[in-house]
This record gives sequence, structure tokens and C-alpha cells, in this order.
Amino acid sequence: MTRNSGQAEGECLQVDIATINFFRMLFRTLFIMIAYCSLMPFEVNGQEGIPIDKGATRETINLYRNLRRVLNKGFMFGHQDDLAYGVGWKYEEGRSDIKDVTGEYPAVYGWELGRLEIDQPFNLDSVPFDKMRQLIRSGYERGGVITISWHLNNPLTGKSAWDPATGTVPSILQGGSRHDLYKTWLDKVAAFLTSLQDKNGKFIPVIFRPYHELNGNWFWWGGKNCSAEEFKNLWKFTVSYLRDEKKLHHLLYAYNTDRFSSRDEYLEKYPGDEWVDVIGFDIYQRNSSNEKFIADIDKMLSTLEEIAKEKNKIPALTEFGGNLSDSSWWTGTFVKGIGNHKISYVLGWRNAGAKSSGEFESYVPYKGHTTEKDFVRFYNMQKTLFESDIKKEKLYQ
Ligand code: BMA
Repeated sequence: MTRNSGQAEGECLQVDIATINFFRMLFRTLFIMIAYCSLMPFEVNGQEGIPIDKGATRETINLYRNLRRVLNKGFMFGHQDDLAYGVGWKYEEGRSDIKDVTGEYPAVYGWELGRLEIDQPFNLDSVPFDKMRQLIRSGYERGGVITISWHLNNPLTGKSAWDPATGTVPSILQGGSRHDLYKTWLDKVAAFLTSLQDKNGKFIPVIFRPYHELNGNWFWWGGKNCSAEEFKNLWKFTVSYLRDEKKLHHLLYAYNTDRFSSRDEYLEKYPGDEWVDVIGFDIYQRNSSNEKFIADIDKMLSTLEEIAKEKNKIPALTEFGGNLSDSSWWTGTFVKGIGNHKISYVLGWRNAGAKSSGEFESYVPYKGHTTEKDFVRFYNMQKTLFESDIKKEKLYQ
């Protein structure tokens, strides 16, 4: 008995040591796996792969990482308000001017929040926010990228974004007379962005692009209407309010000028690498010749690319508009301007069509448009990425 029980005790001890070793191994393996998985998004080909929001959702981190990866494949084509309306139509389920012409949706969808801050049910271009939410979800579910701008009213005067009253920016910074009002506006933006969820309740990542064309004098936040210091403070406050206060973790932030003539001009109001994910500029051809436009875009993209490389940011042509009376503008001018530059996406501005002002506005072709055939050639180029190219890239995984 004594000997037997001693043997049993010895066996017990052996089993215990074996069990302990087994669990030790298991925990060690699990620890290594968890550490590896959590580090994965941080390293992409040896480059840092995380956005400025260290708490960004998995899908947002993946988008950021994939935008960088896809830079090597070409540039994504985007269009503002693409699913809402086009020339001669409005809110037709499934319709898009880009799809009418190419058979495919764009890869990037631009949307706009102006007037959300004053509780209007639709934005300054008459797109109802409820409709916008649904359309954002459908574009995302198709694998597309969502980018949102905000032409917010002037919080000091109550007029539009184009009211350049001096002193507006300081008035909304901490200590300013409109600071609390500005926070309520950000609360509304945060509520809308929070409502952008897929069918499983996961947040839809958004490239948020407030305060664009920041070196021009036409918006209250732009150019000479505020100092570099004031702009930087506005930017930092906005990002930190949305991210740290409102706890939004599905945003990438885009810093975006208009045309610029030097690196110094581009960076004059840049708030710092820890506040920006995407860098871009807007460019409209207006009255310049194709040759001049090609040269301008090429020069600006060279500077942008250089800054992006240096700062490890994602470069994009955040808005553009060309001379669409030229039937071969896409392959004859636009593609030449882009050349071999590596940019993430280009966003053609809205096809508003005939407006009540009598003006006609369109920046991408629609059925029957002069550049329709040339746009199909452009679409067929390997480096132009549309819906199906981007679906394959699984940007959120
Ligand atoms: C401008 C024009 C306007 C529009 C504004 C904000 O470029 O397209 O018609 O209201 O952008 O989207």
C-alpha cells in the first residue's frame, strides 16, 4: 500500500509536471501568436503601417495599409456624389454616371457634410443625409473607399463657408467666442460619422477631409484669413476632439491644399506628421492650356510625392476638374499629367449638371458626353483602378 501509494504519488507528480509544461508551451505559443498578429499591421514591407489614430479600428488600419500597398498598382478613380445624381438624373437606384459610361462604379466615393452643422436634413448640394448614409454603405459594401469633405458655414457670421470674415478661426479655438458652438458642430459630425456602419454594425472607415484648399483665400479657414499657427491649432483641436473626445476610431485625416507653387507653400500650415494620414491637393484646369495643365500637375505631384515619401503619408489628388470640351482629355492630358507619379486616388468633382444659377457643372463624363470614348480608353488602362480592381484588393482585410 505504502509503496503503491508512493508510486501513485510519483505518477501524479509526473503528470503534474507534464501538464504544467504543456500549458507553459500553449501559453507561450498563444502569446507569440497574439504578439505577431497585433504587430502585423505595423509593418508593411518594413514601413510603418498605422494611421495617426493609434486606436484605429482593424478595418481602418487595413485600409491605411492597403492604400499604401495599392500605390504600386495604379491610382483609384473617384467621383463626388457619384451614387446620388448625375447629369440629367437624381436618386435612381444603382445608377452612376461612371457606371453608365464604363459599366463599373468608381473605386472612391466622395461625399460632403456642409449644413449638417446647422441641422439641415440635406447638404449644401441638396443631398439628404439619410440617403447619403445608405449610399455610403452601398459603396463600402462594394469594396470602395469613402472620403468626406465639409464645407461648414462660417461659425462667426452664420454665412456660408465662402464668407472669409477675418477672425473666424480664432473665434472657434479654445477661449474664442464661438468655441462652444464649434464643439456642438463637431458633435453633429461625430454623430453622423458614428452612424456609418455596415450591416454587421462595424464602422465604415472614412478619409475625412475638412478644411480643404487651405491655401486659397476663398474659405474662412483658408489662405490669408488665418495665420499658420491658428490653422494648425484648428486642425489639431478638430482631430483630437473627434478622436479623443468623441472616440471615433474609423477616420483617416486628409490635409489638402489647392494649387501650390512650392514645397514651403504646401507645408506652411501643415500641423505635423502625427496629425495627418493622407496629403493631397485640389486642381482645376479652368482656362489653362492642356500643356500648361500637364506641366502644373506634374510639378505639384513631384513635390507631393517627395513630401509623402519623406513623411510616410499617402499622396492623393483630392479633387480635380479638367477641360472636358476636349474629346481626348483623359488620355491626352490627364494621364500625361499623372505620368508615373504614384498617387493613391484622384477624385473628380460632382456632375451637378444644369444648376439653378444657369451654370452647368460636370467633371466626369456621362452617357453621350464628348469624352465618353476617351474615358473608356482611360478606364481600360492598367493603372486606372475602378470598382472591380479594388474589390480584388480587399482594402479592409
Ligand atoms: C463647388 C461647387 C458647388 C458646390 C460646392 C460644395 O465646387 O460644386 O456647386 O456647392 O463645391 O460641394
